[in-house]
Amino acid sequence: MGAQTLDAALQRFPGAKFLQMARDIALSHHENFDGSGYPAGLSGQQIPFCARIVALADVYDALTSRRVYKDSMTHEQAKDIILRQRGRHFDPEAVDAFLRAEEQFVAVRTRLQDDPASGDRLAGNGDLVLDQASVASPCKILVVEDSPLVLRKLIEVLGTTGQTVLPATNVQEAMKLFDEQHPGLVVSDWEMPGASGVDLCAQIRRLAAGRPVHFIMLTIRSDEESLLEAYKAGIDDFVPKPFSPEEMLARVRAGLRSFQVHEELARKTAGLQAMNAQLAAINSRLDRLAITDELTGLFNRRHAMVRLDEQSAVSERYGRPLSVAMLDIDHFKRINDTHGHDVGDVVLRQLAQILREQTRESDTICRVGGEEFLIIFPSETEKEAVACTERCRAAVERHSFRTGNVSISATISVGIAARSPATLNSFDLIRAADQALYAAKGAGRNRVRTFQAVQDGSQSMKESNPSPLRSENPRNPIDLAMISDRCGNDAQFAAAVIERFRVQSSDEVGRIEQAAASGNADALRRTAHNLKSMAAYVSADAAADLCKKLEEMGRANRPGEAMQLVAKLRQEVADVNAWIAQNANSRLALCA
Ligand code: GH3
Ligand code: MG
Repeated sequence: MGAQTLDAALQRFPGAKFLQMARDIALSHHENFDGSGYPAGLSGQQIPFCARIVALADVYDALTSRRVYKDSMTHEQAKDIILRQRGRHFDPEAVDAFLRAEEQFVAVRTRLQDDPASGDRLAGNGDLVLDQASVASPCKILVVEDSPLVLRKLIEVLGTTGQTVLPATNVQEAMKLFDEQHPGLVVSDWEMPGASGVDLCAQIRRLAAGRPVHFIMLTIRSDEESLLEAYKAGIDDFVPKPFSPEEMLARVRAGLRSFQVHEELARKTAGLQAMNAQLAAINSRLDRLAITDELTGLFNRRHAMVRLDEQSAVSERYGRPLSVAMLDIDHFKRINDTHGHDVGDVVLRQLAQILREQTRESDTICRVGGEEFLIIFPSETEKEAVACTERCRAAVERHSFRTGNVSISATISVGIAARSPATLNSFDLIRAADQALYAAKGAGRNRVRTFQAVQDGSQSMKESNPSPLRSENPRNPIDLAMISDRCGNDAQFAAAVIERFRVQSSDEVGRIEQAAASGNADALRRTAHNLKSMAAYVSADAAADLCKKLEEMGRANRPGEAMQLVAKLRQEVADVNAWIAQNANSRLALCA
């Protein structure tokens, strides 16, 4: 079960080496070096190294600890067994290492040693020795007898077990003591004035509700009918009256043994239940972690896509509206550059809080990129989504992002798209919102734009200016006509997009290179994604393609393979920038 749980955890966090090792240990520490172990019968080096080490440590612990069925061994006895199993049960190397670390083993054993005063120790004949020291949990004995003489004798005999004996002379007294003192064993006379021993047993069984209580009845009766009646009431054993002290003690010892076994079982069950509860808690924590963005506590990109697919299906089935907003902090790079990355992180966290406050419970807010957020508005129209994000935008503008002595202002730009026949799947919907976001940036930032408005604007532009500028040479690394088209024929926006690429692209390549060189897969994915969007806008398709591949390498946790592509990307970006510089005039024409 442990290995399965850890496997499930590993699927969520494939890179977590610690979980991998824990899984190997849970799965393989019962394998034997000579192949005679379980569950897979692995041998030698086939058994994970960590499991070979734990196999030895586990056995050492088991041998030197007390168990309900056995006494603890001394270090020398355990060592002797381990040495004899060298190369059979245990890896010879692990045994040699054990010998080298012997002193530490002894030290740990001494520190964690079971309290000898409470150990179950086996007597030479295999019986539990029932003096006080040998009983793991104390077990009080309730004695119920109306004859003072017999009662005194019983107290004397039962007292030799070392357990506390609680005397009672009738059922009423007995029940009171049972309720207050919780004895684990009862020795009771059958015939008593008032209620009988059988009545007492029935009452005790009701009150104990499953708690282990061993009930011994003293009786002069031996007819089958009476005994059956007593068994039905829950009596465990009978001792004939007058009793012999030896027989009484033998029966009581058996009863105490049964009490101990029950106690041990109850302890183990409680331990298992606690472990199950812990595992359930760990599982639900892992579930939460797998869908949470660590920095802001919002949902992450993966969950965003799942949620959006679900909501698209609901929207389609019930004909309900569905809107999304892509939201991006304006000039966030400047904040990072001026105040440092840590302050940038604070801004991201505070922004997340503002978004939580300004949206509804039913809306899903996700951080989908560095400073990019997606809000999914189920059952909301474009107009409602605009109203909500306008509220967010104004709240951000009003907010003073404070940390330490620093106080920063920031704004956001928002692009909204509503599900329509043209944007049926989640990908289209996000792309539409993305386009609206870029239009908001192009129109001066700190504003909300809808995809619908972008489309309407582009239509009227096309009508008033039917022949967009064409690039003269199809081999040019970027295509002005295409850029113009992508920017909704918004010349100013197109020029801004080109300028942004010219100024920032080389730095972005540098960041990608740094992420690849340091083996940071997540940073590689994010930085490649950033440049991919910029390149796609300026129709630098070769560069965008390379970024896409790099982004995939980051996602697949293979940053080591990226360096060669980064060199190509650097060249592509240099070509595009050279072309942009040479064709400044065409760019001006585009802006005109
Ligand atoms: P624009 O208004 O066009 O969006 O400009 P910008 O500066 O916000 O956009 P750009 O894409 O140039 O810069 C985004 C920056 O976000 C670059 C990157 O270093 C930063 N960033 C990405 N992820 C994180 C993060 O987790 N923490 C911090 N502090 N910064 C991040
Ligand atoms: Mg930004």
